[in-house]
Amino acid sequence: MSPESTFYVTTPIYYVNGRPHIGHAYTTIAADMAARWHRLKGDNVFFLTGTDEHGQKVLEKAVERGMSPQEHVDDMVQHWKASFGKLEIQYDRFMRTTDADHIANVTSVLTHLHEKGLFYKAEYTGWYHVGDEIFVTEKDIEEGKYDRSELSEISESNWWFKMSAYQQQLLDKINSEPDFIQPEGRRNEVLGFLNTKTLTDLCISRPKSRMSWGIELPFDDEFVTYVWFDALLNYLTGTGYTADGTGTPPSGFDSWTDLWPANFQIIGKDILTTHAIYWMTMLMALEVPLPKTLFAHGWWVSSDGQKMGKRHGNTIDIDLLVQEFGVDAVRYFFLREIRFGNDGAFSYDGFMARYNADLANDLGNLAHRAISMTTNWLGGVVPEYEAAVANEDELKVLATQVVKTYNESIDAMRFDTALEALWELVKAGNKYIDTSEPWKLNREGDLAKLRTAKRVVLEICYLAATLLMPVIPNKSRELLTNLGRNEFAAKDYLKLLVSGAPVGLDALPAGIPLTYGDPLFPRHKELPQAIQKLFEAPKVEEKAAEPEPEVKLSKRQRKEAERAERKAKELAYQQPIDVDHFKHVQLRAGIILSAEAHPNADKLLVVQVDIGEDEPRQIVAGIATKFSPDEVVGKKVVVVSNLQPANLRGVESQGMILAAGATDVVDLVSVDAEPGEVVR
Ligand code: ME8
Repeated sequence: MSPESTFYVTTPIYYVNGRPHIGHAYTTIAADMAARWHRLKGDNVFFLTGTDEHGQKVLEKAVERGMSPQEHVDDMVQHWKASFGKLEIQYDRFMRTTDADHIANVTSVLTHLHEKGLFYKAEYTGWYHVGDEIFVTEKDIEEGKYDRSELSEISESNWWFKMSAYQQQLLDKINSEPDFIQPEGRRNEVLGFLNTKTLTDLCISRPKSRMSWGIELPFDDEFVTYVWFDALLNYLTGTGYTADGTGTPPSGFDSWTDLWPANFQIIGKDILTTHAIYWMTMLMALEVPLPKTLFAHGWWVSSDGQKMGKRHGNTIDIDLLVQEFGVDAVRYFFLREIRFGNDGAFSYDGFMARYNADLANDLGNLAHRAISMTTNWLGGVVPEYEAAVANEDELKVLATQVVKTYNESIDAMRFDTALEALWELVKAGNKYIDTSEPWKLNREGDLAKLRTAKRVVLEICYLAATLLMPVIPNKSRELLTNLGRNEFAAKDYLKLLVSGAPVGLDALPAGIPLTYGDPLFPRHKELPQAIQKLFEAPKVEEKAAEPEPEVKLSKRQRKEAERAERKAKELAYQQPIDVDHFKHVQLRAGIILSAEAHPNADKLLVVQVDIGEDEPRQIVAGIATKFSPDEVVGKKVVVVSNLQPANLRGVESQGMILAAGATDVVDLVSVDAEPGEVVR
């Protein structure tokens, strides 16, 4: 297989200490777009994404959920795969760092580098940040990168990788290859770092006595591998690489060298250092070529400029977004709204504006007008070109230019530029309908001109549907079907388009029947305020300090009190009641519209629930040990709706949400019914 025809693209592998949010969706949609585009062009594509399942963060989440780490990651990965399914992500491999071949690869690399003398054991005393899983220097603290209150002081023996030996080699590589790290701002950032700081060695182990959830070091069984050293190697595991040469390449490839070096490794700018420095020096140590391009994109931020993410709990639920607007609109918005590389603010208004202007008005209208007029006036088949009407030749020149820009921009990961160019043609198509005045031609019976006028816009629709296959796969298929074409025909057309030949706007066979279907993107009506709020990231506020407990209990006393409370609750559940008691309890179906942490209690969430009334109910629920606020938004629940309002630690609660679990919450009770429906 010729290496020129392969296209290998990767995303980061994501931590399974939470569910996917729009940030993760963004990177993965961009990689999927690139992968689909190259598949359509006939390249042999391999698209790798997946989950990062080892390390302290994941272990802590498992403990919090009362599960073993393996049970926790097996459970979480289902949510990730389901979300990627909803986003139409067509990956070739979903890598899990708990997969056997990955573990074998990491083990082989560790053995190899150890034998090469690139690891040594040394004592370290200093600061450690659990959230980021890294050691922090005094300098990092002075520079304000970390707050001392977030750090733990540790002293321990560990294994180190001689990363410092590769500083000059890495500098030379980045200096000599301008496209190696993109975009330019990120390249300059890495160069600035390497030019002004001395690279230290990298700690690659964690003592099992402190953290045992990881891959054991093959040469010292008291340690597991540092989660980043393990995770970064996934990009090689996916190719079938192992340091001892025993790995198996994915099907369709003869050797790992068919795939490596990767064409594009896409990451967010938050993990630039780990990739541009740790990963590249690891590859240098292995004497494996570096990827062709590392592309670090920007962040989706909230209206107050904070990075959306798990740390601030200010994310938007991706499933909800897809449910309200459809996957195609979500994919289009992400790829069109901001330049790949820049930051962008996510807002409901921004999303609605983009949807209605670009999708409903421009593209939706063009398709609707093209097909409906041809159906009404020309028998619903693709007409022949006949007499010239207006600026058809200009449109062909524009289409040729647009295809060129589109192709080049996607190859360079400039998705916004590609779509902006295509929309120039879509808008020109709408304008052409206005200037060619087909309604007048129809009235006057000038069929020769009418046929040309309709053919031109149908061709623009065909070209748009073809180029949009990797962006809006479902709607593009729908439009192709309405135009009497299928994806195989469109794929051939796409190959012709990107070959650089002038675009003649004459690809549809005359005479094929059209289908006058539903509008592609119906104008989106304003959503109710309560739902709109779900698309606005909550502002990040400083968490109020936990109040001191009123009575200080010893650890033993507290344990005993908890045991007694559990016992009392269990007994209460065993007492029979007569049916009239139960009839007094009003239960209603509801949906959680928003949720936030309780300002004064870490076990409580304050949620707004729609139970079919004019205003949502505010309910304080003791479910925070099991769910984070963003995990419950959108959940269907059952609410006890006739409870007296109560004040719980300073916040009014107007009801109760039913949950399973006598003391610790196991799950919420859910019914598939409209908000307000009586549950009995
Ligand atoms: O860092 N805007 O995993 P992670 C845009 N496991 N993209 C965002 C984003 C935002 N607000 N928030 C997250 C890890 N992302 C490691 C990676 S790789 C060997 C190991 C995206 O779950 C972006 O791609 O924290 C970012 O780099 C990634 O999610 C971080 O995901």
